Amino acid sequence: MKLILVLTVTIKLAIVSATDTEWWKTALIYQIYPRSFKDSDGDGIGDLTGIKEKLPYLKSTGVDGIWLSPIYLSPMRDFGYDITDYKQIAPEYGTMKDFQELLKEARKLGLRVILDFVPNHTSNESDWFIRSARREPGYEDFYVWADGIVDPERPGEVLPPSNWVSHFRRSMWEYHPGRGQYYLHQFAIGQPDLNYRSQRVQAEMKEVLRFWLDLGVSGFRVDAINKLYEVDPNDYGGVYPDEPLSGISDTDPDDYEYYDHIFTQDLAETYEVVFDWREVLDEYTETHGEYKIMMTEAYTNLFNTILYYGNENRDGAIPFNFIFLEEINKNSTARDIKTTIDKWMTYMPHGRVANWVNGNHDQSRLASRQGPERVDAMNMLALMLPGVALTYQGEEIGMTDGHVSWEDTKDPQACNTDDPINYWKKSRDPSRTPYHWDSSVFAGFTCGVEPWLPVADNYKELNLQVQLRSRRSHYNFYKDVVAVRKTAASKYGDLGILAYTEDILVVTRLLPNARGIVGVINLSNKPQLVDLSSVTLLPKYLKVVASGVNCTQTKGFILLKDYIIVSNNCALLLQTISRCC
Ligand SMILES: *[C@@H]1O[C@H](CO)[C@@H](O)[C@H](O)[C@H]1NC(C)=O
Ligand SMILES: *[C@@H]1O[C@H](CO)[C@@H](O)[C@H](O)[C@H]1NC(C)=O
Ligand SMILES: *[C@@H]1O[C@H](CO)[C@@H](O)[C@H](O)[C@H]1NC(C)=O
Ligand SMILES: CC(=O)N[C@H]1CO[C@H](CO)[C@@H](O)[C@@H]1O
Ligand SMILES: CC(=O)N[C@H]1CO[C@H](CO)[C@@H](O)[C@@H]1O
Ligand SMILES: [Ca+2]
Ligand SMILES: [Ca+2]
Repeated sequence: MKLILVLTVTIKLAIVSATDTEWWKTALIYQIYPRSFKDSDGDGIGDLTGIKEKLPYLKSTGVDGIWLSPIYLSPMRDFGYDITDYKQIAPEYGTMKDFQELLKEARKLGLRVILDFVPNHTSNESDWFIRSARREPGYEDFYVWADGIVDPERPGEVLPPSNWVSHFRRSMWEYHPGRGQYYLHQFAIGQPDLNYRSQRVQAEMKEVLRFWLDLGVSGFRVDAINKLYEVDPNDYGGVYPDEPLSGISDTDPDDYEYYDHIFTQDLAETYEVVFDWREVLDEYTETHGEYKIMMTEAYTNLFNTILYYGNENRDGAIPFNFIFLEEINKNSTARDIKTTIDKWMTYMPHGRVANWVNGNHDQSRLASRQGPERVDAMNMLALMLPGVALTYQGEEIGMTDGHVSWEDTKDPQACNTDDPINYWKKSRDPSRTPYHWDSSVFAGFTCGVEPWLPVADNYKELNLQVQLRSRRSHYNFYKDVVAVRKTAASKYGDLGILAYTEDILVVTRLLPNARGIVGVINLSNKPQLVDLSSVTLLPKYLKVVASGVNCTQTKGFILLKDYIIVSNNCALLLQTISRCC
């Protein structure tokens, strides 16, 4: 009896001391767009069982966690970002049992599962919205409702409460005849905004977090966080104030860019909600033996972005680093890239965790945005800079945007243009085409019917299977860099960035005793000689540990620090060695 007691105590202690509070600080997180990753049942739509089948691939790549774009019940007007029920799985993606099996399998492999949390809006088919529209007690103010205003020119006619325009074009207000009022929607008409000035909404959303945490997820990526609040009409004499014009040409009054959104984003109340959610996640650290990660998505200026990290009093989230994604383009020089990296490291509060985003399902793919010749360089940077690295599915093989005709277009942001010529400027479908697994029909994405979006034309040459088989490929380079990412130098090494010329960028991560790694990137289309004598801490000999598709050196090559030849568009990862041979 006594012995058993002692044993129990020991085990408990072991569990507590095994709490992993560090994993997230250097995690490689792989974003899966479930609809386009892998279809397991041949209906042309990716699903949870398809993801489960591919977990061993992600494990062997060296990924630490997967973030799944929304998998919840939804009419899919915005492909899952319009949620009918936060606690149910969309039938086309699978069942709750499928999700639990995915979680179990992931845990077995040591992969963490992170879910998308979409707090700003639900679907208009959600039970909450239907009740709110009926003014059911308790639900009246779940959404942002307002009376129309009388048209001064045509008495008797009613106009929307303000001139606000949605992300997906036209008024942010939609009249609901049942309730006789307008509701607010920052995105599609089918995505009514929740009202965060309701304490019940706040409480319900915390319950949503707890529901999935209880099932064992490792955290959340929070969608469109800076749209949470709009100004309170009580502060403006009881009316919603019009937003001023942005002055951006090449837009029209129905376009989101036409206005300067000073009343509908980045409001101060937003941050407190994020800090409250952080506290909910922290309740689980001890009991679940791991820190739960929270990352936020906000396209806003650097000043507002950084505020999500938290302050002296309250912990926040990891705000996605969109300057890395947006400021670096195919024309960026080594000096430009250094400036962008430095900017994040400089403005990030001391002691917080950086992150590097190269793509997502809203952006043109890396190989299309920056050119295929920069794929290795940008992947290496995201993977060797300090903090969290994010990879959108397909970036590890350098997938390019697919061509999606007007007839095949599904994205509401493109469909709402009603413009068969210029729709592509707004379309996010090209970066959502199915993953290229192999050279078989439909790129191995499905063994059934035509996929929901067409497979990109170049899948026969550009796919995972081809890259696994070739000695030099984006994938093999990526995997080599990820392997180095697990070393102490990559996790803890001091960061040094040297814009050697306009074309040559050198990144070092050095530990005491001159152990460490060095990334050398040639952005130009001519070979160059790099002399790193000026980096005095760097020892004389360096070994090639990862060599991009356009490099001449093979893995294992020993180089002298003062004589490094970098071929055109080459990205090389080197490791210090104490002596030659
Ligand atoms: C939801 O909005 C869509 C327009 O996006 C509309 O067609 C549909 O009837 C609405 N459904 C409900 C239940 O209000
Ligand atoms: C890159 O430079 C070219 C030539 O100056 C210009 O036409 C193009 O718009 C630039 N691209 C980007 C993404 O800035
Ligand atoms: C990088 O490649 C460009 C173009 O091929 C070449 O001009 C330059 O010399 C190379 N730089 C290095 C350091 O090899
Ligand atoms: C990158 C990302 O998740 N973008 C989403 C932002 O939110 C809107 C509305 O929920 C979605 O349409 C985007 O896909
Ligand atoms: C060493 C190597 O692979 N060099 C190639 C780099 O890319 C150019 C085209 O961009 C090829 O012509 C080189 O052969
Ligand atoms: Ca399917
Ligand atoms: Ca909102």
